[in-house]
Amino acid sequence: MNLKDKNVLVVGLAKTGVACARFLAARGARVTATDMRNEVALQEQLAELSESKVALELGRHAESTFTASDIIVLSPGVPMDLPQLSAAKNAGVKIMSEVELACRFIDAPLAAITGTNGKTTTTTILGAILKHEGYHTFVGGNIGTPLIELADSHEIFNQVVAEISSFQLEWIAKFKPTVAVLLNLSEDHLDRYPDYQAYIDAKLRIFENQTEDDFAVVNRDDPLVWKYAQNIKASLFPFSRKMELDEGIFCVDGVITYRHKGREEFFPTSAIRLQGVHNLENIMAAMACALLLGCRADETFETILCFDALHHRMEFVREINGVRWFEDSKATNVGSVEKALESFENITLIAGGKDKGGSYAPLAPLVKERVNHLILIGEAAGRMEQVLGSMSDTHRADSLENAVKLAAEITVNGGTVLMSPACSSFDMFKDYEERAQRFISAVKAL
Ligand code: UMA
Ligand code: ADP
Repeated sequence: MNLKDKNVLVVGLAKTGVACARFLAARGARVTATDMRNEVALQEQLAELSESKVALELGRHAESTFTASDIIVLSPGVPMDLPQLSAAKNAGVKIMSEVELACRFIDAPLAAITGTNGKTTTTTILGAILKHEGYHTFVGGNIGTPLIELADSHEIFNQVVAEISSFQLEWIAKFKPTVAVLLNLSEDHLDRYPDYQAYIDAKLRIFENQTEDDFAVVNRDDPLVWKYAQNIKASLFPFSRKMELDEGIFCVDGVITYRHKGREEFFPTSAIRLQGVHNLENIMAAMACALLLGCRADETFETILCFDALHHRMEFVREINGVRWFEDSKATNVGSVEKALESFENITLIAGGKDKGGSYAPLAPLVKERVNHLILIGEAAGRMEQVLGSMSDTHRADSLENAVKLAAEITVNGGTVLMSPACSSFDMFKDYEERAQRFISAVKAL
């Protein structure tokens, strides 16, 4: 892709925008970067751009700047329905997401992982396996390092593992992973999409450009995933923790079996440290990718055996007076909270935060069965109370610290206090990490 002297507009100037602007300027493009935030708010980002020749349009997005560009590169946080984008599209401007730009400059095999939940865990496991196998591996994407940084690094990587969100798939054209993973589908990001189907359609685009020489690793146990998998052109490689498969990877009676074109490998699960049925799914998906990409079975499993839970995903904090406290701040949707509730009994659940517009009803049976006390915080508390309030003893708290204090008072010996919010954190915190740290501090202070 020739960028020399092209007028390229970078929209959004946070992590992705800065990385794109630097890359594009280094390739000889005439770059303009625009962001709705102003210079004061963007001080840090502007400092990172000080060495690059980039024109700025801050505090606004002028339609004329969009329509006058040859190419527009979007950050994931920019919604598809921005009016300036439809004007640019009508004017014939090429619009692409950052991962689309990046893939034009990646030669190594690309493993791309999506799904409503488990992306970061699976991406991290696969990256660790490939590195342990000796490959120079780039791990990036939605996990925090924009994929374009790979293209900008001038390093030769043998393998690329990318966590991919629905947002990043909205404006792809040629993005084509060698192995693409769809872990699961449940409602999320309904504050961004008109409906659930639009979110699903965006996710499914991960398979759009694959051919039968590529692989689609899909969850056989998720009815929606399996339904949509039937239309995929790539070779299907399912994973299941419920049934034996002729081709694929599955776990039955505590043994993971990998079965591919007559080859079979067996892995006992008893010594795996990573707990939870959902993590077994993540492990199988990562192993499938690694083995399909040519990793050795014994080396692959060595990495699995050493792998521990990532922070803020059902992490144990401490035990006080016979009550165990768990922090699951990364559970920002209903699907992830379901898995957390399935993992414990006698639960005091602290939930709520910024509402993403989905339904909380799928949680009702589990709340009824396993939650003794429900403590709600944040903007979503009212909507959650309407649906879940009658399922258990329900309270409201005006801060996370007060929710922790209340949980300590009402949870009896043998119980579990779990903060698993089902919402994003932005109503009360900078991000989910700050929410996690505040919870941990409050629990440690008890
Ligand atoms: N902005 C505009 N105009 C708009 C919208 C936003 O100018 O119409 C500006 C904002 O003012 C801000 C910038 O765009 O300055 C933000 O861009 P961004 O949200 O894309 O932020 P980045 O820092 O580039 O982070 C993005 C991903 N963010 C989102 O998807 C919202 C990060 O995922 C990702 O790690 C990073 O790129 C590197 O690839 C975060 C995320 O929350 C962690 N992802 C969602 C999730 O996991 O649920 C999908
Ligand atoms: P993502 O990157 O997709 O947000 P993470 O690995 O960061 O996924 O996990 C986010 C939340 O989802 C955590 O609460 C975690 O316990 C839960 N989770 C992880 N894997 C799965 C899975 N396969 N199915 C459902 N929930 C999961």
